[in-house]
Amino acid sequence: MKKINVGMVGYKFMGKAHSHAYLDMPFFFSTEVVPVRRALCGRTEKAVAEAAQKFGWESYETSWKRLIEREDIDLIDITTPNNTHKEIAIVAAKAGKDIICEKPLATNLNDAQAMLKAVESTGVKHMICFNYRKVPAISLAKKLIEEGKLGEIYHFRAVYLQDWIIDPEFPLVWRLQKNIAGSGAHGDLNSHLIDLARYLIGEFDEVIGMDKTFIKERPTLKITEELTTGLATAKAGEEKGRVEVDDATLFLAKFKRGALGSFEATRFATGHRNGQKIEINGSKGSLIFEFEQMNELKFYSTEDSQGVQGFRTIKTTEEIHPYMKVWWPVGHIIGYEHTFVHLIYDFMEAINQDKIPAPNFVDGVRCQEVLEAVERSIKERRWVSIEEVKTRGS
Ligand code: SOE
Repeated sequence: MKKINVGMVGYKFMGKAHSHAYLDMPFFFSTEVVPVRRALCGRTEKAVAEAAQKFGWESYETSWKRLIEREDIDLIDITTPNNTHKEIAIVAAKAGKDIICEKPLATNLNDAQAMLKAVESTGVKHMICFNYRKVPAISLAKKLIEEGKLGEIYHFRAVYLQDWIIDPEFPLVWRLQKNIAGSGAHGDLNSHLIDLARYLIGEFDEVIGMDKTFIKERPTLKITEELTTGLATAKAGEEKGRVEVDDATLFLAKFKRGALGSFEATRFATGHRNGQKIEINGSKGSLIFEFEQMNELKFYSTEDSQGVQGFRTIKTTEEIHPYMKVWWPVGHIIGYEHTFVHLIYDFMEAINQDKIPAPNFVDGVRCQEVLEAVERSIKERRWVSIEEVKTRGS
């Protein structure tokens, strides 16, 4: 058995999800390569020390540079806000550490490309946390599409609906600050949908979009330490600040293989907490996936006999379904945290086989190209091809 010593930067929402994944992965899966929670890193000593103890890390650091310098660290896990990914990843790659990084890869395409260059030139292994790829129902959807069960793909229809900032008094947390997050609902939520679309039906050709910031001013944060808090726990201060990111971004897409796509990411869909839904229509059938029922995949096939045709609901908890063999007996469902366990499992397997895992920084850059093409199309009020963004930079 080979041990991989992990050093993780960040310990809030994603830090918690990843810490849990390192704990649970070897508990359920049997792998030759096993992660060890060696050191957790954060700027505030008291808070990082407490998190390290709670999440089961052996030690802590208050400087990510020091963490990367440590000889007993093999893998750097980046769960900090988006604007910090680039510098940490490049320093880690130069130090020869493997890297796992939260999405979106960076706040813009240039930075994402620099990160990819760093990992490719140093030969370290790299992964990006597009965790929804690791939902068994999504893996099953991919298998059905690859087997031709849907025939030629005509439509990819996707929405990602949240409402956690619907209150105008909800403060300017880092996810609402352009210099930290890069964009709003677009980079945070459309990034997942773009990755799922690429994974399931292939590359984008061109896009056109629109966006909106409904609430243009919000209270600034009360406690600076809470800058890294993503969701609805942050406290409002007295002053107001401008919201410079999108509350919602919608776009249309044409895919290289001919399909048409529609995408909607919003934080203003009242009543929807984490409503991610995709529907794919092909010449021989359709699929529907809804994250809040993530143990199910709906499948319609034109090959079913007439009279009994209709969407069937496949419960993806059988041993035959991807990743499910190690979990619970059939019918005992899994949840959000399991997607991160699966990511870590895939990374450890890739290290064992000396391969680059998927999804990786190439997928991060491809996603960033689409994000940026949509942004340009909004600014210039026209269709923008992905090729144009790639070749012209931004
Ligand atoms: C917040 O909008 C968030 O946590 C995203 O950052 C995640 O990537 C998504 O999975 C759920 O919502």
